[in-house]
Amino acid sequence: MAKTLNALATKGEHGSAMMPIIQGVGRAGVEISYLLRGAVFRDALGAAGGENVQGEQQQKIDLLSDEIFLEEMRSTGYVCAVGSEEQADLQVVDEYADADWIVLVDPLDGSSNLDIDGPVGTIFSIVRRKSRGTTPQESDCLVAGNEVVAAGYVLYGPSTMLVCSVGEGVDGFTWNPNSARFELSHANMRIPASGGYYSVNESNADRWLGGVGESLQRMKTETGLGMRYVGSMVADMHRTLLKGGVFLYPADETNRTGKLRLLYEAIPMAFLIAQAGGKSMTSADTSVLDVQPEALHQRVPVYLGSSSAVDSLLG
Ligand code: AHM
Ligand code: MG
Repeated sequence: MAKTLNALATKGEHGSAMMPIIQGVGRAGVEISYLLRGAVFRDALGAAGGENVQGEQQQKIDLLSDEIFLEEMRSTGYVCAVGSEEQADLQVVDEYADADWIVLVDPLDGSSNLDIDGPVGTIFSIVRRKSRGTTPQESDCLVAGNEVVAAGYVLYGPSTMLVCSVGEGVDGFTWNPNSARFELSHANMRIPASGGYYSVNESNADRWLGGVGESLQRMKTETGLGMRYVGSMVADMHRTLLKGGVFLYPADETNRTGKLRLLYEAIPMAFLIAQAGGKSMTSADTSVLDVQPEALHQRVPVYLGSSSAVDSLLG
């Protein structure tokens, strides 16, 4: 009998408390995967006409995915609020405003890839709210990565996968349409210590700040790594986790503090990479997991991957 998401219930300090929420993430993932498959027929692709809080064009499907995710979190009964890349403010779940858990989410990361039927993903993390009993505030979810309780992503590729950690290793589950379950397909994922690929938008190299261009050249010579870049963080991180190497998005002249969001993208991926035995840095001497968040939509540079490749890059 295949193991399902329930296998996480016996893991980590809070595995069983996380189960209803992770099951909710799984339901949202399945709904979003169906939405993606039918999107072209439902006129759900293309711009929604608005911008998110970061001034980026929102696609209709970003907003639909955001709604689906929020509703699934509401239905768990254990989530007091959801912070989303698509929403300027924290979304309070009024019926359960005294619940313990806050979920942070990028509901549909890499959605610019949908024009070419490329892979996209949902990225999430779960934190315990800082205050108790009152209506949760933004300050409740400004929790550093080393206090995250669970994190993961759903990858919408040729198959739909949910990769997750509750603080005791990383496990990958693949949606089996025949059994209508996520089944454990990649138990105890470990990032290879060496080999793999480097993954970066190298067209920005001339604009990178802090000498990253020279560091990358040195790392390429030292490690001999080849390059792969989808431009969809979940796909790029999934490859990095399975094959090794390093994914980076440095600060540049346009994105002076980096492009990727600390709470919705950097921390969840850093948590997974650390749990898989890799390294998750925001600079040569600071782990992403040690950055104290100051705002919901804060951005940071990221260098995530095999220790050897990250050390070679930042050393
Ligand atoms: P999004 O949240 O607006 O989709 O942006 C995040 C995406 C990531 O998936 C990806 O790693 C990055 O943007 C790619 O950026 P670029 O196109 O600048 O290389
Ligand atoms: Mg994103």
